[in-house]
Amino acid sequence: MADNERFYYVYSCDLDANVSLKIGNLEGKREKKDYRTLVEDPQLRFSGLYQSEYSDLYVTCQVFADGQPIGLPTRTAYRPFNTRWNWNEWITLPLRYKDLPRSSQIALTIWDIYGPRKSLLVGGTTVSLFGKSGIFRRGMHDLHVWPDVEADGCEPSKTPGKTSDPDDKMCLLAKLSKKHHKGRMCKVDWLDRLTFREIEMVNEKEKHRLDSMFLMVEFPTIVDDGLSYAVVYYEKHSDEKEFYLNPEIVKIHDPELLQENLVETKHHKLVRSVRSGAISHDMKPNAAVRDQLNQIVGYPPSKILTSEEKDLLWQFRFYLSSQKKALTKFLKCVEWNEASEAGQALDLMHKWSLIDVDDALELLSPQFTNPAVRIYAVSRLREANDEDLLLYLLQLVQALRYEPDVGSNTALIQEFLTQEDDKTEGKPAPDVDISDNLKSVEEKGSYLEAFLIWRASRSDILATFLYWYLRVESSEDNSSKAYVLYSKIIRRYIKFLIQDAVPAKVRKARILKRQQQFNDKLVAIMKNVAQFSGNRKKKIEKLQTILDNPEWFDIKEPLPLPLDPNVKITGVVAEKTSLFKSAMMPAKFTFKTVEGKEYIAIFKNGDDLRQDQLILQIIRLMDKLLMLENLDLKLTPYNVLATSTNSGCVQFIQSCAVAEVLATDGSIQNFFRKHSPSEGSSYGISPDVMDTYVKSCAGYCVITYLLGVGDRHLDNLMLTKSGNLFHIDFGYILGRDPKPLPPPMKLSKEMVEAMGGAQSELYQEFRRQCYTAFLHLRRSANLILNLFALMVDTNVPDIALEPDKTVKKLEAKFRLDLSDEEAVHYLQSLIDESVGAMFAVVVEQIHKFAQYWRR
Ligand code: 1TT
Repeated sequence: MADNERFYYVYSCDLDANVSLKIGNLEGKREKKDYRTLVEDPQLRFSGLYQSEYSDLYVTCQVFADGQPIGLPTRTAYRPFNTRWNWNEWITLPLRYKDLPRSSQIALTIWDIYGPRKSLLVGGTTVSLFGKSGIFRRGMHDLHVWPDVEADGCEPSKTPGKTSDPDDKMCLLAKLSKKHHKGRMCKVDWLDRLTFREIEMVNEKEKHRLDSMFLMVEFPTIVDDGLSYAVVYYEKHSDEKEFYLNPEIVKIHDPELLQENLVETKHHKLVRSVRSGAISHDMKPNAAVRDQLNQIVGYPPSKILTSEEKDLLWQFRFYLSSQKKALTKFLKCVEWNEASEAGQALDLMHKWSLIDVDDALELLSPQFTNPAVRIYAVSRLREANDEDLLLYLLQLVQALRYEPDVGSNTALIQEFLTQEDDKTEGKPAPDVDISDNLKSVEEKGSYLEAFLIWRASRSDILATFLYWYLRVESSEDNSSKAYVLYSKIIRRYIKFLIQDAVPAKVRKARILKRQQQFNDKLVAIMKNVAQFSGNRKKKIEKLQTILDNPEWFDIKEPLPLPLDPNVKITGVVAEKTSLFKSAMMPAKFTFKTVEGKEYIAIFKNGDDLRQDQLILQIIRLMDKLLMLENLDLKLTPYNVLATSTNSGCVQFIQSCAVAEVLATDGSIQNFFRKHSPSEGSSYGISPDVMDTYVKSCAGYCVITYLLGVGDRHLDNLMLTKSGNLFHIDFGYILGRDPKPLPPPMKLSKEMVEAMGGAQSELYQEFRRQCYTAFLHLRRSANLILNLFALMVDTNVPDIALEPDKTVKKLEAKFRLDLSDEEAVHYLQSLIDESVGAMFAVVVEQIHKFAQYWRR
């Protein structure tokens, strides 16, 4: 059974919590009273009925069982309304779930206040708390409000909130939505989005048509440890013992679980008995079991194994130990609290067929807490060369959070890097003062930390990135865990580089120190310029004067640029410096390199670049993965480096926004023809440029689809003269978007037109490149998922939003449930869907995706 189809529940009699429900809003029109009533009670004129359209209503709640009220009545707090009656108030009822009889109903009555002690009945509605199947209601419900009557708690109620009229479209749709929600209906992401929007519209229309009032209420979801539980009606029998799942949050009583548990414990002991180890040594699975094992081994990393699957893995562990891919699955089936089992598992782990670096990353995720397992994972990382290690470094630095705690967490020693520049600069000797200072740091770091520091001490590139990835985390709030952990690691890192006075290592420490000073200097200069009064032009002049003055800014010896340490800069070209118009006033710096070339970078102060940094790192990784398959999709993985939580820099690529291209040249093709004309070639454009264009379109289409990149418009879509299309600005990822109904494929009309339209040969080529890329990336899905699993606790806004869903969101995009052939069709249908939408001008309103690219 798929994980999302699993039904988790808690018995009502075991839930000590009070029942709560949210009174949402009241919709529909109130009917005015006839003239006579008004004459009888002239004060009525002051009620909401005759005054403003939205008077101050309140709702009373009373629970009934078998026609009798139980518990005390409750009501909403006073709230003034202006544009609609929306209380949006969670009301806690003076009743606990465990006290609710099966027949409980809640009666909700709406009142209007029109004078001292005078309340006017608006209407009432009653709804049972446990549905037909005995499950406590969940989610939102639109309840029909019976005008001018108080809600009653009779059996059956005369004021039922739920009508069972078979012609009731809303009722039918609600039932179907429920079925969909429960996973009993096939989910088609894009279609579902359209459908739900349509359902909302039908509901709106129906509500108007019925000319009645509806009260929207919401019942809570019981969530514990990321799983949501249904509350099932159950009365406890006196002889049953209580079984605690998580005593702090929800008490789960499950006699079945308890019974099963006894059997299971016994079963567990039998299946996993250490003595049976010798017997099961040469146990070979039959064909059916082999298929099953292969299937389990092939599961994506985020899949939670059932206890049957775990038992099977354990049973055939010796057979599986020759398959490297099976180790991570085997380690998931181990009951680490059973000392002898854990011991046996670790023995076997060391004898297991050696695993790949990709899979070792999985073992560093937070779910693997056994120190020996993590040490083993790090030992496998040794296999990675510097280039591969760099690809995963961002995540490995994040994984340091999950390493078992070693040492105390006090004593923050004076920051090495903030010290005044010393006199040893330029000399190979180490800085004695500092190393003395750091000798007092006695704490030991984790094994992963030691490994990363060791590798960094052997490569300038790794040294730079390790430093900055640690540095941004240590720039978090002084009181945060990240600050405490990462500042310590930085100190141990620097100490390791300088302690033995090994020239190559000391040189690295000096580079890091100079990089930090260089960065601090630029940030200080930018702050100074931002405060300088004057317009942008004046500010740019000021900036250029500062940079031109060696008293203020000087690079004494070639400095490996933090953004790209392969580039060694010797100075800045002051007259080419400028500021962007945007609010934070990012600056564009042109640096001179040792080769006499120029390197342009944007420095930003006031923004957290970690999300863009992650996305560009993943694009770079995907580019490398595709290259390994001989697929060069002409991507532009520009460098992004966050240097603190609110500053960073970005490599500048000479390019033009598509919006600008269209404004100046009219079309993408005109732009290409202007810069790379070629007579006799199709469209009069150099075929190389067209080839680059089509490939880069395909690459970015698939990548932005997988990463759920949102907020796409023609201003953040860039184009180079040689045909490379690329995306910038990744403020919205993993499906988030400021606009409603984002299409899954971010493909604009202009992009397709530049290929020669949806009928052209190049468009066919584009589709082929798309699915080829998709198939290749699907094969590396586990690596990408493992990397994201290590990012869940980082301060990347769109991950922090729903950390526990991050990996699942990404996994869903890969459609690992489909075969390669099915995946090709699936991707093509997504592409055709968005292209179909943009060219179908006549029936535009049906194709909501077409709206997306409009301003
Ligand atoms: C990016 C990346 C980016 C603004 C913010 C959003 C900024 C690659 C990369 C500059 C461009 C460095 N440009 N951006 C863009 N910029 N590029 O995330 F940084 F200034 F705040 C540019 C190309 O190279 C920018 C354009 C117009 N205005 C500002 Cl086209």
